Amino acid sequence: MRRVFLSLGSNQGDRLAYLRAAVLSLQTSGSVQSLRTSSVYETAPVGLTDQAPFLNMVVACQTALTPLELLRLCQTIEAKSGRTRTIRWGPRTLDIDIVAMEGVVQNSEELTLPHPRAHERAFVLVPLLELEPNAELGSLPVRKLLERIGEEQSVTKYSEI
Ligand code: A4P
Ligand code: MG
Repeated sequence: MRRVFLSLGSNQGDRLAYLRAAVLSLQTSGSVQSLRTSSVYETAPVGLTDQAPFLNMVVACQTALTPLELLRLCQTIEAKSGRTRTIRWGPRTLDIDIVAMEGVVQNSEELTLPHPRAHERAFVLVPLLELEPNAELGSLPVRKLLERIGEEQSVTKYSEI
């Protein structure tokens, strides 16, 4: 079993409903255990900034799946939400990224771990810190990574899941 952090995001349609459905799908998949959820945060879009605000959250869990099996599970749940892949970084009903998997460092087009952009994204780091105050990413404390980013990315608590 490996500990895993997943980042969930939505900025289309009933955003909270998509996040709730995704958590339920993970819980009922039979493939992840000890699932814990952060609060839900409303966040300003990063990267492609001319799009609607996101709801983001982080899920911590344990799994015996391989990294690629976990990616496939995430993609199946995304597809169930009706997500179609059009513009990279563009609007989506549901995005599930693997932030990190305990003991796994790999770099391929299909799957890079830890996630190559998570360390510079407040919409990942703030909910991660809420779940795991001593979390590290790429051997740096998440608290330190957030200090580096400062206040420039807007992240506001929205609701519980
Ligand atoms: N992939 C590689 N590594 C991973 C990983 N660790 N986890 C590959 C998940 N997928 C990974 O992703 C593209 C490809 O990345 C996948 O086929 C997978 O094999 P995608 O989900 O199809 O497309 P995407 O999400 O548009 O691209 P990408 O690169 O994942 O985008 P990002 O970096 O996730 O950015 N702003 C706010 N506030 N909140 C957000 O949630 N999300 C994005 C998406 C941009 N701005 C945002 C948010
Ligand atoms: Mg993605």
